[in-house]
Amino acid sequence: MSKIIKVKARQVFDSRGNPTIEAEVFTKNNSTIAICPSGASTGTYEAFEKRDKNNKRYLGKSVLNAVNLINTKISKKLKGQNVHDQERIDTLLINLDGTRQKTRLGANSILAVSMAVKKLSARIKKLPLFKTFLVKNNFKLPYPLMNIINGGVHANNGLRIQEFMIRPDRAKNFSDAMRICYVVIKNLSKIIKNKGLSTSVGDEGGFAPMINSNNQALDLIVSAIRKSGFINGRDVSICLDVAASELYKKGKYSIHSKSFVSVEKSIKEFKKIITKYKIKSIEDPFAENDWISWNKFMRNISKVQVVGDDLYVTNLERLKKGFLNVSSNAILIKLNQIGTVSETIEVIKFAQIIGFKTIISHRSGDSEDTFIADLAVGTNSDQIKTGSLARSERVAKYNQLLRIEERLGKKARMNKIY
Ligand code: 2PG
Ligand code: MG
Repeated sequence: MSKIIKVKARQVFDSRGNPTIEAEVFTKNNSTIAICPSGASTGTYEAFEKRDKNNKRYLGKSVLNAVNLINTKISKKLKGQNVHDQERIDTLLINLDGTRQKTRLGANSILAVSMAVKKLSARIKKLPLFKTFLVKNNFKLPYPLMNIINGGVHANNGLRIQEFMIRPDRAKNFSDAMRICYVVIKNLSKIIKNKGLSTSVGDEGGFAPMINSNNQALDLIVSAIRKSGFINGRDVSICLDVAASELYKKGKYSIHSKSFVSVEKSIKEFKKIITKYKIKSIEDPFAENDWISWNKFMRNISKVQVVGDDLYVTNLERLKKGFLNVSSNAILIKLNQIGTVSETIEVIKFAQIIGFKTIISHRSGDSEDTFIADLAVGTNSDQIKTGSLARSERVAKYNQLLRIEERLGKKARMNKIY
């Protein structure tokens, strides 16, 4: 047993330059930090992110009250607890908050502490973090869902779809996966430059050229894949995050153009681009409450990974509903959507039991913390979505996965795509 002696938090900054929480947990001889990420296209059902709305000095974005709650209430509650008893600690935090969406303490305070406890426990046991989750051996590396063009609320270019990603489906191992993505990205950069467009990047490190049609973005990606010597839909496949809750109004969607059209028309358009561009994965094709359309979509398509993000918000109850409703066949996992490590693991476990693919994800506002890289391997999650090969907070996760792969040596395996 190693007793927690105190928890200390501070306000630091995330990759968008917004304030966020860093928590530090202490035992007698050790301490570890963890940083909470923050989303932009957040789902309504996500756990609550506590910010000082009335503090004008930080334009209402500071987290000083949340930091104070960690330094007082949370620290007091966890003092004397066994750092290795993650579930008990997470339950204490959940109960101390006592609300459904963690509105009292804020999921950002709770999660920063929960992750720091997990990391500290691993450090004291002298185990790499990835060995302390669900899997004990036969670890598998996730396929990267690498974001290469940013749109939606992550860029200001007018692209309707939020994330255009590539997945190196035939990569032999993780470093090979990275090499393939690297080559495609560098070729995409050249293609964009040759068109006289900007190669500046968006919040998740993908290019954010001033184009405004989805098809134009998709054409650029297809050219980059081809120029790299790969076959689209075989070696490398295109994957999307539509983030459709942002493109929804009164039963209609403006996904494929600026005008709002019916669900039937949207599905038709989706089917067109799936065939034309050999798209293999689509996240949030419909809004977070539109269960009927999700099911319609599932009945209309085949061999496409349909991923629920805002739909499930890493929440077990919503995942169960989606399973019964046949809403999707995969789930995006974000720790701060639910707020504790234990609840996140519970959702991953359930998703795997029902045969859903699990995809561990960053947030658009992220940090140098690489917790999710270890989480992906430690739960044998199929894929990881953590931005492009640009912006250190994104690259840090990929680098951590390269270290893990090296550490596993010959035993390292890739997960299966199908
Ligand atoms: C998403 C995420 C991460 P955000 O929608 O999947 O890419 O974006 O963190 O802004 O919710
Ligand atoms: Mg999403």
